[in-house]
Amino acid sequence: IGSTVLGHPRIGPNRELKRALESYWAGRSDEAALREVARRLRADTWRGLADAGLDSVPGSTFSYYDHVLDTAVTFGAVPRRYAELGLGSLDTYFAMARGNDAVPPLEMTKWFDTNYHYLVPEIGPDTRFSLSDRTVVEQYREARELGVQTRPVLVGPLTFLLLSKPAEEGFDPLDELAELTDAYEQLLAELHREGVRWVQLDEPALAADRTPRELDALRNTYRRLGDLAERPAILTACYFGDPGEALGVLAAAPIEGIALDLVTDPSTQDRISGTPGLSEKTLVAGVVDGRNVWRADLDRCMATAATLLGSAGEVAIGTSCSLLHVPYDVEAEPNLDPQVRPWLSFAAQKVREVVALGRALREGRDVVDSELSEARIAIAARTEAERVRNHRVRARIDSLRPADSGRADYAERRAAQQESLRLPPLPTTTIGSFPQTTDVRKARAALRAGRIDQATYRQRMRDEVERVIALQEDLGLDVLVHGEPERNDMVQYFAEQLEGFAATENGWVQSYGSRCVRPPILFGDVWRPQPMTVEWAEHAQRLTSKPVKGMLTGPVTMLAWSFVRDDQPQADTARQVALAIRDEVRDLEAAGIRVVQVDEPALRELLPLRAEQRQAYLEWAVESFRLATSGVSEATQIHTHLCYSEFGDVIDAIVALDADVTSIEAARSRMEVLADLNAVGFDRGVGPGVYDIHSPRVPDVQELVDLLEAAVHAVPPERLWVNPDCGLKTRDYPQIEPALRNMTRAAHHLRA
Ligand code: THG
Ligand code: ZN
Repeated sequence: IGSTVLGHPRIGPNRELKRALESYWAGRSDEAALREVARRLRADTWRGLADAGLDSVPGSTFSYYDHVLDTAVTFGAVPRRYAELGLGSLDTYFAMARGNDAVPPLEMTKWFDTNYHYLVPEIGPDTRFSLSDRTVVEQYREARELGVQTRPVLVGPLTFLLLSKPAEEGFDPLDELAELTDAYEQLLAELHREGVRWVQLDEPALAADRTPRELDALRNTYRRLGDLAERPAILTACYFGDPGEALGVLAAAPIEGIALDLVTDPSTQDRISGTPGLSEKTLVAGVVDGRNVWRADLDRCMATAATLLGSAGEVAIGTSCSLLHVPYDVEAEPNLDPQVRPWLSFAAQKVREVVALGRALREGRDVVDSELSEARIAIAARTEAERVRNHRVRARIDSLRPADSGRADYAERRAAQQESLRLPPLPTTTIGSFPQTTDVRKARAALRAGRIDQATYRQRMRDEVERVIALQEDLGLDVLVHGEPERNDMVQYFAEQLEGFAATENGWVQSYGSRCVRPPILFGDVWRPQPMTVEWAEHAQRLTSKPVKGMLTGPVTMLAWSFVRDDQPQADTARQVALAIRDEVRDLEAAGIRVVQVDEPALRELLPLRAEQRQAYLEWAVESFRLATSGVSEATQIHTHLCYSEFGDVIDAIVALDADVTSIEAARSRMEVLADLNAVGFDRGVGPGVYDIHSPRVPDVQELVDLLEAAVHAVPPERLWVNPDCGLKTRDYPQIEPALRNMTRAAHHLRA
């Protein structure tokens, strides 16, 4: 294998796929046009990787929407409700991905602990696995015609079933593994006939805790696939963490290669020498971080690869995981902070790093001397930079005492807040952002294009705040928000104003389907040069006698949705971000803001894949939130907001946040989360979202009254808040006005 990457971005260097998809979905272009864009993107990627000098080029670098969905379609796991639509193959695929008038889409959820989201396959008694779609074979031929010998990549059978959900209760997808393996065998045989040399089966599920039964399933499946007489060599890729016991299982299986993530968890490297069976295999040493943006320390990568030489048949160089999770090219960032720029490596740069390391390993370090010394200089500059290690920030962290992360007793706070806020029972509020109107978007575009100046832009936003406040007064809401017209993405908004973060212009990373984010790059010690939101909150508060809620993003979410530094523990980084937010919370209080909401929608997202690492994460996550919110008097009411997720694992942490009021996106989980909170003794204010923002239907008053009555049974009325779910920003006023009006009416009715 020599040198390779496990996968590649596919949205297009200028998001060509996003545009082509959205144009096709809107009916502005036809299938042929979409297929042509896709074909060109594949060709450019394969040629680019081959020309860069990779010895083995991954084949399945493209997907119209999601690679898990692709695997489901390949093996015929198309639920009947989509097959019955009678659509062509591409439109059936998009019906599964996005739904249509007749059917809802498949469920979507996070791909392990990344910010990518995949579609959850549904497996039930009706599912008949078979090789149903030959795109993998066709794309191999397509690449070969371009002169590139590729290595087809599929989600491996075990991970595929572990990520699937049962189509009906009591059904276990894993019971279908033998049948699914038949279909993989069929595909391997066909790929062999085509002349495929290597195939890659991704098994990232091995980075999480696995039961003995699951490890047995792994053993059986790879024994079967390995024993197949006529097949390509099999490379099983383990990434996103240490495969644990699964490494021994794979090492004993009759397969030719294993790719390991040597970045995420240091214990993986130690595990290798003690694992029998590896000495006959190709080991792809994933030494270049596939999911973060830092330039690789090539000397260190070489040292790591060198330690493996005695343990494996062949040591190849690779990325820790697919490059799907990083942007395309640092060269596409002309305005990036010039000091930070040489420290970075996006997909194009990572490919070059892998190629250089592969050559160094095979031909000796001298042949890539200039690459090695260039990396050395950049790494040294990053290590020594004052912006990376700021002594004032560090001194402040060192001087923190435990009392800085705690507030007065809740009973005391509650009394002081009641006195200050004088809210009615069942107070009504919203989660923070109001619809971003065309006018707001146009003003932001005009500012960016230089057609209006800062002062004009700010005045437009101030006018918008005035409208939003007037609307909330009219609707009869109790705790108002300024509506956040001045913010694009909340994480980006704060990152732009904090020292220690850099922003990209073109650093798009696929989040799901055609949707992308541009995560900021957290490169150095974080501090806040000046207030970030105070002026907006103050402006809003001057317009009303009702309390206006200040709106901030919490430290965990800032980290979760950024590229974070790899040179210190996340806990340390989180503490610095927490101090910056703490300063902002205090400034808001000083400006007369009596309620401050610090959102942590991503609290559940960073939860480690392995249970044994979770406690340590939850401790720093909670501590950083408390540090951010404990700098104010007991009369200041701290709110937080959490988005929908499997709360079970983090329920104790939610209690430990010690927020006065917690709003939770709940329309999807009904009122279950209230019962869960009660079970662990949660005794603070809580606002379960009373209607689903994303549904275009306006809930009527009676329906909301019924819902709130149910909630009052789970939570005493003096603790219950009334709010919609998050996401008003993505709707428009004709939808949200009547819905919010009905919500306040329902609250008034129940109050009476
Ligand atoms: N902000 C950031 N990261 C996130 C989210 C966020 N990660 C997780 C989750 N939310 C991902 N959800 C989405 C939802 C919508 C979009 C992207 C991710 C989206 N993106 C626009 C697009 O691709 O057209 C681009 C938005 C822009 O211009 O910035 O719609 O909320 N940081
Ligand atoms: Zn939310």
